[in-house]
Amino acid sequence: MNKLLVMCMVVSCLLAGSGFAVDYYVANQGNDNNDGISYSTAWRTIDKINISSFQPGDSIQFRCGDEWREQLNVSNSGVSGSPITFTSFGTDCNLANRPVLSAYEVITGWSQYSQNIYMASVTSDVKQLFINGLYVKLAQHPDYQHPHDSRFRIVGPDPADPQGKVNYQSAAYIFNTGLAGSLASMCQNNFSSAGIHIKTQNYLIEGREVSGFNPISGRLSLSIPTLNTPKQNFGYYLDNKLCLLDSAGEWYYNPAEQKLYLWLPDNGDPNALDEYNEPVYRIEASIRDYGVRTVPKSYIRIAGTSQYFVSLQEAYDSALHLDSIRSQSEVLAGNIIFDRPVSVTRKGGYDCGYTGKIGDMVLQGNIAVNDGTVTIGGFVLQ
Ligand SMILES: [Ca+2]
Repeated sequence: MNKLLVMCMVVSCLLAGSGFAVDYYVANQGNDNNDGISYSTAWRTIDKINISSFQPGDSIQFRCGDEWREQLNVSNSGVSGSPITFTSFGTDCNLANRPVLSAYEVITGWSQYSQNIYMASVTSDVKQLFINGLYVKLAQHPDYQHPHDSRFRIVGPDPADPQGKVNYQSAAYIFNTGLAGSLASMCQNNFSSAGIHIKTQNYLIEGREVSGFNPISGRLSLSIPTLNTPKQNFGYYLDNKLCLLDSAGEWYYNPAEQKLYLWLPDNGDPNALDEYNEPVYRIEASIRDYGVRTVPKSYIRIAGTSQYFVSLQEAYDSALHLDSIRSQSEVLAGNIIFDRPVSVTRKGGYDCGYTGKIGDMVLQGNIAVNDGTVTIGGFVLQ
C-alpha cells in the first residue's frame, strides 16, 4: 500500500511539473553529455535513459540501424491519453533496419579448448545461448538429439538404453547402473553440482542438483529431495557440467572460471569470418535477467500478496516455495528461466482480482526449467 501511495505521489508531481512533451533521441554515435533533444545532440546509451526522468507525453526515439546491448529500466509512467512512447527515428527505417535493444551479449575471442570445443571468457553468468538467432542446448546427457528423447528430452523406459533410466529410486536419490559405464569414466565419476531433471510424474519434471555419486552402485544423490518419488523406469537427464559437453550443439559455462565452452552445431570454428570479413557465427549469450523492464508493475500477481509484476520472470524470481502466480489474457514474449529450488504453480486465465477464470495466457519465448518445479496450467505455449 505504501508503494502505491508513493507511486501516486510521484505521478502527481510529474503531472504538476509537466509543461510540454519532449522528444529525446538516442543514437550509437551520440553522446550522453548532449541534451538529447535533437538528432544532432542525441544521447548514446541506454544507461543515460535509465538515469533520466520523463514526463507523460515524452518520447524516446532510437536511431534505426543502431543496436544497444544494455538493460532498459523504465521507471516513469505516462498517464491515460498521454503515454511515454519508445519509438524509432531515421530515414532508413525498414523492417530489417529497425533499432535493436537486446539483453544478449555477443561473445567473441574464442580459443580452441579441445578438438571441436572452443572456450571464451565471459564475466557474467550465461543463462542461455543463441547461434545466429537459434537456441542451443546446455550440455547434457543423454544428448538432446538422442533417438529415445521424448518431446521433454527425457529418455523413456527403454531397457536397451539404461543410461537415462531410473532403476531404483527414492525422493533423495536415484540408482542408475548404466552410469557405471562410459559416462562415469568420461566424468571421472564426478557428477557433483551437475543439474539433474527427473520425470517424477507423467506431467512433471523436477530439477535438482547432484550432490554425490557412488560409482559402485550407480547411486546419484540429490541436493534436495524431489517432491514426488521418481518412478522406476521413468527417465531423467543430467546437464550443466563440462564433461557432458561431448556433442555438436552443446555449451557449458563455468562461473568460477568465468569461461564459456561451446561445440558449434556444424563443428565450425566460432572465430570464422566470411568473404566479407564478417563473423560467420553470431554467438549471443543471455546474461541479463531483462531486456526491458518497466515499473509500475501491472498485470501479473503472486496469489495472496499485493505484489504485481510486469514479467513472469520477475514474478517467479520473487515467488516463495509453493506460491501460485496468476495472470490473465496476456501475451508474454521473451525467454523464461526457472532456476530456483522452489515449487511454483503458474495459473493462466485468472485475473489479478480472482473474480473469474477467463482468457488463457500465451507464452512465446523459450522456457528452461533448471531447478525446482513448475506446474503450468491455463497457458498456450508457442
Ligand atoms: Ca552431451
